[in-house]
Order: sequence, then structure tokens, then C-alpha cells
Amino acid sequence: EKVLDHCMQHFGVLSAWVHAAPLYISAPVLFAGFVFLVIALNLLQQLLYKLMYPHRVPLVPYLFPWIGSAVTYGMAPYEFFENCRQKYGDQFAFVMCGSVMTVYLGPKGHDFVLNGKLADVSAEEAYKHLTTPVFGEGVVYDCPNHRLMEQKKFAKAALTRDSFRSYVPKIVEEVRQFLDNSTYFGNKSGEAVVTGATPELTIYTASRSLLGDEVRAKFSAHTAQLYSDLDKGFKPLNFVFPNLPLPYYWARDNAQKAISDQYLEVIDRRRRDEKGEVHNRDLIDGIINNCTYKDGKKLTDRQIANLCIGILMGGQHTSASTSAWALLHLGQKPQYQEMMYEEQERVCGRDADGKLNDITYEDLQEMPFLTAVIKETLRLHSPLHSIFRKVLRPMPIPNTNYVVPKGHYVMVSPGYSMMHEDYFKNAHDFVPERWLEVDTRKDTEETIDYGFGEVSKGAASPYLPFGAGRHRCIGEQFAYVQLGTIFSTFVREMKWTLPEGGKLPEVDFESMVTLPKHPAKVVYVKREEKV
Ligand code: X2N
Ligand code: HEM
Repeated sequence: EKVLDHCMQHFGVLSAWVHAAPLYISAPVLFAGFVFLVIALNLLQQLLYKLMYPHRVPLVPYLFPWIGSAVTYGMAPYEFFENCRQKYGDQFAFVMCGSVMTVYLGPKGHDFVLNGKLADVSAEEAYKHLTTPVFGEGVVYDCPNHRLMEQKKFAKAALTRDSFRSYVPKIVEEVRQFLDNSTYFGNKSGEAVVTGATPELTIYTASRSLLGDEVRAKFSAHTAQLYSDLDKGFKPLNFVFPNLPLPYYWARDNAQKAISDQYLEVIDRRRRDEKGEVHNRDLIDGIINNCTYKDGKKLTDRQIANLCIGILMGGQHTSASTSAWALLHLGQKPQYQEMMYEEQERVCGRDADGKLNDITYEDLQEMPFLTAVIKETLRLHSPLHSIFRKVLRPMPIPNTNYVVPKGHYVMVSPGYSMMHEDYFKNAHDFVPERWLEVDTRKDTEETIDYGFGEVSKGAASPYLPFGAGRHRCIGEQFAYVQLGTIFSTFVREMKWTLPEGGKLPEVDFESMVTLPKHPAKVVYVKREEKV
């Protein structure tokens, strides 16, 4: 009787509502009801998640299907990781724009993902949709992994000691021209927007050294526009929406073709006019001389051009971000600029007129403090805050009951560990000296060769700004030469501080690399004495 009574009550309410229905069943109400239903079902599914999938890592709860935790992650990944770690530990999953990302924080996570087997994890499946429209077809992630390993070997032909010896004076010349003529630093003193200056300085120094004088000479306002259009296609959002019928995607595709054609022209001219000669001036020469795979197949000239675009694009974002952060930290602690200046005097010496001798590649190897400044900048500002792979078959996580299912992604964040008190004392402070006590010689470590040279076998380290394993960076030495030469020339030519208040800018995580929020400024004064 009670149950009947209860149902009648509900029925009564229901029937009253149905009679009044015409007043309430309108589109917004229907839509609201639908959204409510989807969210409720989604929340129910999350509640049942643990029961349904006992062998999965904990899933971070979210309100909006598909989007999941993308926004909280996208805006502040390290904060997001720290909050999740407090609740779930080092292993947890979150939904990001329809994909499930299984995060494994800390050195064990780095080893698990970066040393993952080819059969288990794929970088090309994770990245190709974003990178191929920007780099072009047939290279980096638009080809099987064994091809990428050989492309990295080909590129390394232009990243030798002899290459660097020839790059240093070219980079010095580009920096000096920039400090004399650019709108940013072209005066005797003033305020400069480093988030505008460093991308320009990076492309000039990288193209002059890696692509050679003729490509650098072709640089004009038109090519700058093309690089900017291409650059706009290299954004995290393109990871989610790689192709949309929108003008900005068409501009990206047009820029990729135009820049690739430009590099192709240079390759054709060199093949035509320098037949039989062997040059090793830059990356284009390096790859032209080394473009035959082990199985006898060759990179086409178009692919050589596209590989150059990919490598320049990668180096561009990482170096521009690192140099901006270094200038800001050195502006906040100008005492470090003086220590760097003294190191320049001590290592390079002065000529008969008392002028500092120009820096050479060998000098850079004798500058531990300059090296420490770069190393500390990369610790606090790892350009790539997240590295991930697509899981190709169920992946058990060692020493746990967890299995990462096929089709999910695994993600690591060395940037998170590098800024964590668990691994570095005063982890959030810029203290280059901390690296002077550390013996960074790597002769003790076991190494392995994936096809592009020896890399350390272990990836269980908290400090991995250049990654590890088969996808480890090949640009580390070039980056140190480029950044070391840029900062050496900066401290010789000027002194700088942060503007009033001296606060460092916030981090903009929404670009491809971790940038200072734009516009980030320094106040500079050119040094009087001729350096
Ligand atoms: C929508 C926040 O933005 O609410 F370049 F030859 C060249 C690394 C690729 C990371 C992709 C997605 C972040 C969504 C935020 C070469 C030199 C390389 C190495 C959510 C509202 C490229 C994409 C970043 C997804 C995170 C791939 C680079 N050395 N360069 N909401 O690297 O090496 C190269 C290699 C990638 C990613 C993300 C969101 C070789 C938002 C706001 C919005 N991620 N991400 N390189 N998100 N929001 C490189 C590795 C290779
Ligand atoms: C790979 C960081 C500069 C070319 C990587 C990876 C990281 C990284 C973390 C591994 C990506 C992954 O595992 O998914 C950096 C940093 C740089 C820098 C912090 C500068 C401060 C450069 C430069 C070049 C370059 C200057 C080229 C001249 C590459 C290439 C790969 C790579 C070819 C291999 C990608 C793969 O095998 O999947 N880099 N990079 N990088 N980087 Fe760099």
C-alpha cells in the first residue's frame, strides 16, 4: 500500500507536469535536460569506472565529456600534475579532448615511457597529425620510426665539432648586427620586449648557421611572414584540430609549400653548380651528403627540404623560449651577468688594444658558469612540458596491477620533476651555481645506439630537458653553442635588469613550448668600452 501510495504521489506530480507540459517543453529546456542527462551519465560512468576497470590507473574526474581536464591541464600542467599527484600518486589518467592520457610522474615514469619498446609506444602516432602539415611529408613523424632514426643520423652530420667551430663566428655576427640595428636593442639604452626579440634573433642565428649564408640572405619581410604563418600552425590546438577549413590552416599549408620550395631551390642550385664538389657548410650540405638509408633508398630533395623545416622549427621554438627565460632571470639577478662577463675575460683574454678577443667554440667548452646558466634555465623552463606516446598494445606498469590499454596515450613531464623539491633543493629558485658542484661527466653511464649515435641507456633521471631513449634530442650541443654564443655576446655588449618591481612574468603554457607571458620586458644599457 505504501509503495502504491508513493508511486501515486510521484505519478501525481508527473501527471500534473505533463498537463502543464506545453508551457515547459521548449527547446532550451530540452537542451538543458539533454546536457544534464549526458553529464549525469558521464558522472555515473566515472563512479562505476573503478568497478568496471580495476586494472586501470585512477581517472581524474571531469564534468564535460570529451573536453575532460584539457583546460585545467592546458593552462597550468605542472599545477594540474601536482594536484593529481597529491590525490592519486605518480600514476593517474585524465581525459584531454577525447583522448585518455595516462601520466606517470617522476624518473620511473620517464624510464617507462621514454625507454618504451617500439611495439608498445609510438611517438609518430602521437605527434604526426600536428607536425606533418608544418614540416611536410615523408620526414620526422610522417614515416616509420627506423626512417626517423636515420634522418637524425643524417642531420647529425651538420652538428659536429667542426660544424660548430664554423657556426660560432656567424652567430656572433648575427647577434652584433641585431644589437646594433634591431628595434628591440638598437639604441644605447631602453626597454626591450624579449618575447618579441628572441624568436627573431633565434631564426637569424639558426638559419645563418644551419641553413647557410644564401638562405639567410634570402630572408626578407615576405619570408618572415611565411615563417610566421607556418609557426601559427605549430600550436597545441592543432594537436586537437590538425585540419579545419579555415584561412589560418590554408596560410600554414601555403607557407609550408613556399618555404619548402625555397630550400628546394637552394638544393637544386648546389647540385647543379657544385657538381662533384663536397661541402660541409651547413645542414643542407650535411643531409645532401648523407641522404641514403641503409636499405639503399634515398631521401628525395623535397624530403631533404622538409626535414630542414622540421629541424629548424624544433630548434626555433626551444631556443627562442630558453633565451627569453635566461635574459629574464639574468635581468632579475644582474650579479650573474658580471660573473659571466668575468668568465669571458678570463677565458677569451684581451688583445693588445685591450679589446676582448672574439669567442670561439673551444672557449665555450671552458665556460662552466655560462654552461650552468643554460642548464639552470632549462631546469626551470623545460621548453616541452609534456612528452607523450600512443599505446599500441596493452602496457602493464611495472610493480603495479595497472595496465594501460591500447589506444590510450602515456605521458611524462620531466619539466615537472625538474622543478620539484623532491629532486632539487630550492627547486623554484634560479641558482646556476648548483650545477658547478655536480660532476656532469657522463663517461660512467651505459649507452645504447638507436641509429643516430650513442645515447645514455638510463632514462630514470629527474633532469631530462632533452628527453631520452630513441627519441632523444640531437640538438643539445647545437643549442648550447647557439645559446652560449648569444649570451656571451649579450653580456659583452650590455647590462640589463627587469623593469620596475623586478617580477618574473607568468608562464604561458598554451604555446608549443613554455614561454614567458607576452610582453615580457628588460631594461638595458649598452656597455661603454668597446668589447
Ligand atoms: C582549448 C588552455 O591549449 O584552455 F619540433 F625535427 C622537430 C610536444 C607535440 C607537446 C605536442 C593540448 C596543451 C591542448 C594544451 C623535430 C626541438 C620536434 C624537440 C587544452 C582551450 C616536436 C600537444 C603539448 C598537446 C601539450 C612533438 C619538438 N626539439 N623541438 N585546452 O612535441 O620534438 C620538432 C622533434 C610535442 C605537444 C596541449 C591544450 C623533431 C589548450 C586553453 C585551451 N603537446 N598539448 N622539439 N589545451 N587548451 C619536437 C617532439 C615533437
Ligand atoms: C627531440 C628538447 C633543441 C632537434 C627532443 C626531445 C626533447 C627535446 C625533450 C624529445 C621529444 C620526445 O621524446 O617526444 C629540446 C630542447 C632544446 C632542443 C630543450 C633546446 C633548448 C633542438 C634543436 C634541434 C632539435 C636545436 C635541431 C637542431 C630534435 C630532434 C629530435 C628532438 C630531431 C628527435 C625527435 C624524435 O626522435 O622523436 N628535443 N630540443 N632539438 N629534438 Fe630537440
